[in-house]
Amino acid sequence: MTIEEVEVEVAPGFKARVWAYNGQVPGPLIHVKEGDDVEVTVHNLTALNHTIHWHGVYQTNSWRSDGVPKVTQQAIEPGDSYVYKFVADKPGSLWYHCHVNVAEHVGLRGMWGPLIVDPKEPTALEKEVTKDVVLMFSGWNSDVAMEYGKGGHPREVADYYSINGKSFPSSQPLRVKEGDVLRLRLYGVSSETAYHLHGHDVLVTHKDGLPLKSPYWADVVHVPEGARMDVIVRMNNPGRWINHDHIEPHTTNNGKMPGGAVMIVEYEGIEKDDWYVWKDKDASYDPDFYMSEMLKKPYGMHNHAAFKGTKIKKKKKKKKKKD
Ligand SMILES: [Cu+2]
Repeated sequence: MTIEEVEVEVAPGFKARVWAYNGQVPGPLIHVKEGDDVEVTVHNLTALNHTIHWHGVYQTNSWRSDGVPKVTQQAIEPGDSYVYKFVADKPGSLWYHCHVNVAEHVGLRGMWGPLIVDPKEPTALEKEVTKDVVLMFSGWNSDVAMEYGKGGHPREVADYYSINGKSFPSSQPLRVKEGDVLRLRLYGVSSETAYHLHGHDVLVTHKDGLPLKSPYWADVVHVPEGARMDVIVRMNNPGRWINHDHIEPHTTNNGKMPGGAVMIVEYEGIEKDDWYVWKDKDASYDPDFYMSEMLKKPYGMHNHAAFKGTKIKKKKKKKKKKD
């Protein structure tokens, strides 16, 4: 895996400079099975120090792979590499992120991605799932987005919010058919979320990868920062339904509605009215924006071209600060 300096377009007219795992935000999906040996060699191609913390992994007998600078390792310096080696000892919706200057690197610069560990013994509910869906919620600050080394301060106010790195309308529809059983993996990456899907209740089954003894029904699910909530939804109500963060400012782009952490579930067979906001989305439709297709592929690390950033054109030399 590399770490690269690239620019990503989060919303129409809003770009951010990021340090991106394999040049993309979210970082590549790492999908393994409980008990697998995992080895990731990380090459830092940026001008600052970074690490990877594997959030949720117990790191039994491998604490040096926990990715915390000056605690478990020295941060990976520009041009250097580090090998992380561990057993996938905890199943569920895990993730990974940088642990250097986290408020900026994770909070504002896209240094995060999903680590999904399939359990050896799935629950009865998990076996029913027909479509596995990853939704990673994050915030952005347009005031500092184009300048590395800025932002990440206490009480900083974000002004853009996104799902899988894109704010509405740059996010994508989630296309389903009646009878589908969805598993939504809700990740509170750098923004808490009050997840709400219209027209359906959801069954909360897992918290932070751990199966709940008593799954419970809800129509708003709070996902704190860093946490993961897995919910099961039975697609039994054909139509077109908005999914949004119910923390209202999170549905804006720099204070303007509509925007933010919003997407639309489209049932197969529902006609697209002329006035439908996404009636022309077919041309740019990405069936893997929520990682459902790559989760069906063999275990391993999966990049996605649509998440890739673009090279930064450097005009003048910027002052560099090491953490
Ligand atoms: Cu970093």
